[in-house]
Amino acid sequence: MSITTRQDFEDLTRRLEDRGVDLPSVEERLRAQRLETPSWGYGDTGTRFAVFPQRGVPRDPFEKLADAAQVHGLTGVCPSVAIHIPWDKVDDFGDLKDHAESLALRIGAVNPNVFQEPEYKLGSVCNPDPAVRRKATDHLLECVEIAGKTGSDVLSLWFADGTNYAGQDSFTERRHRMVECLEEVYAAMPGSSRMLLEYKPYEPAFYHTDLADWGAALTVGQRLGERAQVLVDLGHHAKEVNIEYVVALLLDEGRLGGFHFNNRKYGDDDLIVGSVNPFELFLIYVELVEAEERSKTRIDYMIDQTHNIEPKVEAMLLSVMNLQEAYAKALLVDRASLAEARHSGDVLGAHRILLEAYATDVRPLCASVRETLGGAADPISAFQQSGYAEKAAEERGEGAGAGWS
Ligand code: RM4
Ligand code: MN
Ligand code: MN
Repeated sequence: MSITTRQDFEDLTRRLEDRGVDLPSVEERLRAQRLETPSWGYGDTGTRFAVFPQRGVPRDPFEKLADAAQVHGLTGVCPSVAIHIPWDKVDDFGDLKDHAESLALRIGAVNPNVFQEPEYKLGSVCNPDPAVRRKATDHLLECVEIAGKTGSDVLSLWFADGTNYAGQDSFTERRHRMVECLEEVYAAMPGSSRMLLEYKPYEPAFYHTDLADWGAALTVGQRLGERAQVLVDLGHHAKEVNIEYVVALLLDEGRLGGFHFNNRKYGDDDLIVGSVNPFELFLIYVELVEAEERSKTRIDYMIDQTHNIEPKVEAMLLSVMNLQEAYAKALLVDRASLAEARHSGDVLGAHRILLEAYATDVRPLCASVRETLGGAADPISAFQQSGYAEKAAEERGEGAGAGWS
């Protein structure tokens, strides 16, 4: 199945030019888009009920990078890979960095893991026991060092901390404990590095979470300093939360540090980006495009996705393509007419300007951008035809889990 032809591209170009779109600048911005893929998205993961193993998944962090290099090679926009420690622990992080570079990749965000050890039953940096907080803080400091060794300048923090029952612990004391631990970590980070704070309303804690929403993450970040910023994971909101509004607000505060893109229908489902609600993804990009034009704040666009039943590299490719399309559509919004409609109170006019951009079939444009970056017009077909998956299955056999089981 070919998703687009040269003729489709020429037709689209003509239509966009008729609409007054500055195509070269749209193409330039699409070429500059960067998306980070997660090492844990390439290994076997599952739900709390089961992990269904797939043949050929990576056996170690080096092989995860090899798979990530496929995604970058076919799309041209995914040169960095987030790592999760200890899932991606290796004897020599210099070797991992060199291996990444040999594949035209680099190590992106370093994600500590303070949620899987028995000591963390009552929390990590919020735990009532100072010895456990010490252990958690030491692990975060170890990750700062790993970032140094791998050339990463992002420490991306997600805490499973929270309580299951009312009265279990004091909200305020837990918050103070977190701030105290994070102050130590923040002070240990080089001035060029950023700390991202990821919030989540529930799970694994079911009564309260210590960083439950953007406000909790933002205010803790404000206590720490300006390099502590908020990370928005699209699966980490209560239902009906207007995520594009949260994005606009954090952008305006200069505190939107990064994204974990995925999609969900119910909870933190970690499904393929854009698979459930592509319109929401487009609206988020509408805010991002506007902010890009206003300021140059750095935002790390990362995918946080795990695959239970779908082929992993192909799922990652589809997410990347959906992100390219969402960005492309947002770049097509007629900003001047939108501003005019907004100022004159033309409610439906403004809304229809967004719909017009959203309804544009940008697939030929994205395909052509990928080709100019050395990637493939149709990355999924190209990957399927390359024989990479079959070769990996032969060499790697059953592979290994990404930390879930
Ligand atoms: C969490 C959160 C984190 C991710 C872990 C595995 O729900 O999204 O970003 O590192 O899952
Ligand atoms: Mn996440
Ligand atoms: Mn999550």
